[in-house]
Amino acid sequence: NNHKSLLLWFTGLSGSGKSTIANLVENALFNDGINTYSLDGDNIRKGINNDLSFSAEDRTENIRRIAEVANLMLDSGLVVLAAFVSPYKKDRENIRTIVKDVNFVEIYVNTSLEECERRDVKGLYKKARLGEIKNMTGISAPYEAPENPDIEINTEEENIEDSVMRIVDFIKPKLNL
Ligand code: GGZ
Repeated sequence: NNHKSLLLWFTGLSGSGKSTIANLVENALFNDGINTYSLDGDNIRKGINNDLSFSAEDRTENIRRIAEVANLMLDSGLVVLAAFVSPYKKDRENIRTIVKDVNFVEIYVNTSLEECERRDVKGLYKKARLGEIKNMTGISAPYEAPENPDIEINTEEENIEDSVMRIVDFIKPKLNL
């Protein structure tokens, strides 16, 4: 398959479902013979970015380095899926500058803070409420929602299979599929 490279960027609160949806989209692309690579907090913040905190400055640097790494992968022809809170509008705009004219798809996983906090998969929201962790997005640090995302997913209203299908349908023409 002679597809183009593509960057799928998932933004949303911690626990919004970014990685879960990205993984399902990746599975669907695999089944169509597309070569992909997924970047997320688990493989980035534990490795290349393990020197960075959750201060505004360090988040900016986190996103900048991820965009540069993604850009190298895009050069090699991969479809890159990136799932990061990426709460600042200017940082997300900078991604577009870094990857230049490569197809960039911004996917806003819009799950309410109330729902993310109810899920609290990692117990981070509880800790943030207790003041045990600082700079928690949604609690003690801002989340600047995208105003014009390419795709918006509302995990509280749409089932996940439909969300994944919507994303795959949106990107298929971009991949000549
Ligand atoms: C937000 C935090 C924080 C704070 C730890 N604020 O649900 P998770 O656990 O797996 O995803 C979150 C992840 C966010 O890292 P990112 O690299 O995506 O953030 S950013 O794009 O803003 O740089 C969460 C965990 O790390 N986590 N502390 N204070 N999320």
